Amino acid sequence: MKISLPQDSRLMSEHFIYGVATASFQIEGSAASRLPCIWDTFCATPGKIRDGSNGDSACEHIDRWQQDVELIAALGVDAYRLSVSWGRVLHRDGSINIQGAQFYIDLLDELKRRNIKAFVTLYHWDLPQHIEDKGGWLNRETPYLFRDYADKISRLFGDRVYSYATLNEPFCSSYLGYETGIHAPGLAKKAYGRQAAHHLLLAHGLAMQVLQNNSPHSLNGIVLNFTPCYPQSADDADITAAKVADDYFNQWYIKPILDGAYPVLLETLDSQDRPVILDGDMDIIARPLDFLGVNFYTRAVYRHCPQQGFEQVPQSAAPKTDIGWEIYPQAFSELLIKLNDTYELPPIYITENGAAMADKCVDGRVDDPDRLAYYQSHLNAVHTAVEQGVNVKGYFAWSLMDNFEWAEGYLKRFGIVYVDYPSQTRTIKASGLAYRDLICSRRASSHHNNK
Ligand code: PNW
Repeated sequence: MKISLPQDSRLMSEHFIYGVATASFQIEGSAASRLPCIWDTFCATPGKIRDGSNGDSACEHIDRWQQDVELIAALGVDAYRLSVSWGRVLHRDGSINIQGAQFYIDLLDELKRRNIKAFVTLYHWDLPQHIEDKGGWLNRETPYLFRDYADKISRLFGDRVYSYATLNEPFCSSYLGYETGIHAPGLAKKAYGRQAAHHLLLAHGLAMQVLQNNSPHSLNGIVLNFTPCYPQSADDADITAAKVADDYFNQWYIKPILDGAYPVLLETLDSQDRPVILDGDMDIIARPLDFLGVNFYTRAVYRHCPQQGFEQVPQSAAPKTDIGWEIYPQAFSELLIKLNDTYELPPIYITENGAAMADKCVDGRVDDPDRLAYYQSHLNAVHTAVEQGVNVKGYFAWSLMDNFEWAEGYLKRFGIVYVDYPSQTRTIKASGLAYRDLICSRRASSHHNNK
């Protein structure tokens, strides 16, 4: 089985960037050589992680990074998206942890040597616990600590980095972490979620400013996740419900950045749930981006509900991945086209897309036709959006390898490379081989076209 796209697609040009993505807490392990973070604490809280696991060893990437770079190179990708663990590179007092920083410098140097572009995310959810102890993202000082961290790291990494993203998915950090509590730090209050979101966006804006100063030649931006919201029926009440949900979950995080304002929904929140927004905050948040990272996995369907205004409707008959997320690639094209119609967008990179599947390694092979089909249909969806004029410049598979899937622990596998945790053996899955072949066929064909 293979993944293929129309020969003349922009996705088949050698300038289109293909990559694989990971995040520090999910793969690194070596927890003892960094500061404790909110996910260490969360994992140690009974009942929070489905298999009771933690990130202490994960994929042992800190010890095996050279082998992992080999793997990345073997996949033939143009780029590798990784995140930096704040508590590995800075001490409690904010000074640089030379040993921790050196890990990333060595990794970035090796990527550069192999001509693999580094897409570095500064914050993929692993807030140092000592910062959480002072209120974390509810404390207005945290965005300023983040700015200082971004400043130190971007000076240190210099031109090794092709692209910096300030944050990964502030929706998850704020809504899942502070509003529902299913992610670290596990707080559950609407007012907390909204205030955390505002401080995360402020942190993004403050960091953008230092990144543009320290690293003006890298692509600097942010990574947002989108779960497009569809109405259950054509009834006005359901259409309104889906629109409100969309404003609450999706537009809340992009509109402040691109339009300098929250959705009008802000004004309908109970006053005690409204975040404190100081004069000048929206200008800081709305600094221009060099790129927008878009993460897409699934859609959600909503109907009107008298109490909360909207309620999600489970799609019981629909095809789903192993994590229970509906497979609905059409929403991916529609999302990109709608974003392009709604906003003045910077260039778009798909910074995550992928599927969890119940993989098994048999005789050294992992056959994952459902994941392969997911990549095929979602790359088709990106192609469709590009045909409609959306400026998508790259695509990253989530994930390079199976890893710690947050509240799901190690039970859900998103990798295009299989990880046998007891032996830490990596095996490229059939989907990974097909992804490699797609990338490679693109090069061959673009040479042909250039003649
Ligand atoms: C993203 N949701 O998480 C993250 O960026 C990755 O670290 C993660 O492994 C991957 O997607 C797969 O889950 C999300 O509930 C988690 O909408 C939850 C949601 C979205 C993204």
